[in-house]
Amino acid sequence: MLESHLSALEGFDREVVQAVRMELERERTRINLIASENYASLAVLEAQGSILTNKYAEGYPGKRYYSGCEPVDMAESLAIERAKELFGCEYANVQPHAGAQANMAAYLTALQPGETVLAMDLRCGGHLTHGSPANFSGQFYRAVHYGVDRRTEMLDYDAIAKLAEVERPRLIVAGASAYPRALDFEAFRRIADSVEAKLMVDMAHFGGLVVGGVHPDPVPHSDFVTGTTHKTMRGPRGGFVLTKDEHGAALDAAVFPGAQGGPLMHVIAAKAVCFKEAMAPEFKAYQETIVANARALCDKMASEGFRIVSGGTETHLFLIDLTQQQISGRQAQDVLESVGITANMNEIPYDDTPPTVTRGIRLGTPAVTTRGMKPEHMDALGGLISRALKNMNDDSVLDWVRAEARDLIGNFPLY
Ligand code: DSN
Repeated sequence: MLESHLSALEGFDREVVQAVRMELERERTRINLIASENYASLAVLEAQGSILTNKYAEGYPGKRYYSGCEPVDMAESLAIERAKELFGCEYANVQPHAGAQANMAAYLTALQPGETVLAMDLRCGGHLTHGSPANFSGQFYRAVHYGVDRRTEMLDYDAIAKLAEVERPRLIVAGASAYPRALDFEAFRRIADSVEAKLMVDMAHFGGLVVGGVHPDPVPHSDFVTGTTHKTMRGPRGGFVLTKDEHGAALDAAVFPGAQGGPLMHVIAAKAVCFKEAMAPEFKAYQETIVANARALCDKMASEGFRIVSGGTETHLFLIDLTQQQISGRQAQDVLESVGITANMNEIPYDDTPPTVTRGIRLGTPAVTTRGMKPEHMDALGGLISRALKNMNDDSVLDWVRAEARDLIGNFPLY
């Protein structure tokens, strides 16, 4: 909650109050281009900070293991019904604590341990939970990966089909956390059908774009769709899974007791608020502006001489390859942070550097769009990023960029 709502905490734990105050100041004064972050509304924050945090409610509405669950049943039923209406799906589970748990639940429903999952390579834009050896998904299942075409840096659906034919996966995963292009779910469905696999789409990043009609809709083509509520959806930290009625009971059992214990009822109530916000007409306009902003910022960076991975973007994010500039992603992240612009280093396709160094940065526009930025502001923003990256050792230029960045974001108040 904001500083004005911290009176009880203020009297008890000033150190934690200080951390909250510092974060509020940081969020207000810095330009956030982390593609997976956003600013939740006060309504979402109030629901998430509510006394629903006190209730244990293992099970599902009407089928709990503890008594006294009528109020939280109401909140969870609202979240489920709104998710179904919003995404046009038959069945929704809103209990996963985050996207990773949503993916775990879908795997538990669709796969037996040791079976094969075919998903996007982390180094080409996939996610840890898409079969990385460092993650449960790569340890409990046999994970094989498709990448992007080395020349176009885009998915090659014929190559994925051939790989599926050889590997015969039981589950194919579509979706990414650092891929700037729209996904072709009809093609993924055809590939899955050709090898009798199930199809899971991880729309953690682009779920909001789907609601806004600016990204293809995975629901009609998928057996499972996993998502998060805190990225483009602009709600509380959390995950959800959508599926067909035929998989509903198995999915519920996979979430609880399969992967989780008591659900976070305060977060589930905030998910209900998030889904209600996403039904408003303004949400569609917001998603359209996110994508328009990403295109405008991407075009500006290209015009400044930066190489854009795959040559552009169709989503809320894009990747810059910094090889020509002879700086690493980490150096770029650090210099941008020093001037008040927050972004993350990111591997580019077939990156040969460690993930703590990288050759690229990922820039996303959901958060700045929430603050009210429009495509006409992207020229100034891109100019500041470019000046900082091209003058990393010139303190006077960096001082100037820092002051300009603070002025720019000052025009878009937060909270
Ligand atoms: N950490 C998220 C991202 O930044 O894409 C994915 O889980």
